[in-house]
Amino acid sequence: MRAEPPGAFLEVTDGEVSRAILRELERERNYINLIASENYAPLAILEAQGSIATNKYAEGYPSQRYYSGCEFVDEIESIAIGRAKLLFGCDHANVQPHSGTQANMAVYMAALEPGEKMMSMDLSCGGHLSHGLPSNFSGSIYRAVHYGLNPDTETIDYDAVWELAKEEQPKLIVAGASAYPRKIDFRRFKEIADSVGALLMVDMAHIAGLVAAGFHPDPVPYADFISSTTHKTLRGPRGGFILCKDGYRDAIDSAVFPGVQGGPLMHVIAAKAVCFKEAMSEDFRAYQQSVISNAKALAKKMSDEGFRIVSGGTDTHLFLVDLREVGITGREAEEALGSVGINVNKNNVPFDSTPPTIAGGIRIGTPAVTTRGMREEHMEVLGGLISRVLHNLGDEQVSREVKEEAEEFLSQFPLYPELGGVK
Ligand code: DSN
Repeated sequence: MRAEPPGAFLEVTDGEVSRAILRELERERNYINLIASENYAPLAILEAQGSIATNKYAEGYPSQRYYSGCEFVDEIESIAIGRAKLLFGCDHANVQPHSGTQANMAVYMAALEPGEKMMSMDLSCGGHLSHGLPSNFSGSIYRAVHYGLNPDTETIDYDAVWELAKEEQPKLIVAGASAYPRKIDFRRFKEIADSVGALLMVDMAHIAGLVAAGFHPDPVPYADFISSTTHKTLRGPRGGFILCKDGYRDAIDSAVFPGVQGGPLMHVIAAKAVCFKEAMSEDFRAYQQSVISNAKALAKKMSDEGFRIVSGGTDTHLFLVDLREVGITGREAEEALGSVGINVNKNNVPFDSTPPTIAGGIRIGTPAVTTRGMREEHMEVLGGLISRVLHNLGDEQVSREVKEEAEEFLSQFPLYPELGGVK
């Protein structure tokens, strides 16, 4: 149905924004993207997200709207809800949260009164700012206490979580993280929550694609609430959603609207529906398998190159490299790698006292490079390039060589070729 090449109307109306978007396309094409929370949405999803569904106000839920003319957006939202339920095998899905943080906000509103206590993973050990950071709404409205990691294994110490839960008696326990490379035992979290009479929320934003494909333990049988985003391993549009058991359906729906949001973004919900459909395919399952095998292969290569990998490796789409032993900071590594066309993000590693703006390590994830077609054998090359930069920080000759090699290497993996070249 596309009348013109992509961007044709925008170019005429607003050349400035058009050019910035085209430059962003070129940037995405020209960088090796190892940011664990990013991915490339398929063109069908971009089309749905850029569609006329953006025009419609639809406060409320399908068949119960505060606006007329909602029959087709009702269809869109009902398809998205039905697919989310089928994909994850859950009782109820709310696909309206604009983001993962807004999904979390709605779950807290449904589960807690202001001032009540939640217990979640410490940000410095891999948690998320919306899990109770004092400067975030979650830490100022609710009382947050945090569990950490076992200092020897750098993995969750479930007995310590249990001890803390008994001591603190939280009303809600949050499982899930932004920078944790190992599988999370949701059954164990449920046992802990039940033993202290707490509710269990799982934030599966990072691992949603792995869960959908069956490569990470499933939180659905155990969690009262599950929050997520759609744009990380799930490879959909930027947005959020919530899954819950039937008994919490009304509490979640009214917490999302009118609790924390007004009109839903119907164009994004259309794109979420497409994302859920794609996630049911065999291709998607194979993709998730490669995401994990690539992460394992890249972590092994980095370890062989002399870098310490937090917890000794990964079971998921990401891993953390502790750079403190090689005497460089996460910020220096992020900048040096960025300058040769490789994007990673600086990240604190467990028990790292470096300020987060500097950080003692980097987080590396494989969802985006796997979407571009890279497989295990390519991780050997990639790890070699990263290692040369990090072992020769400040050596301009090495940087120049690696930049050229990275460009040559990346040219085997075209991104969005259907969108053509930049004018
Ligand atoms: N900012 C995301 C991440 O990078 O993990 C989480 O919201």
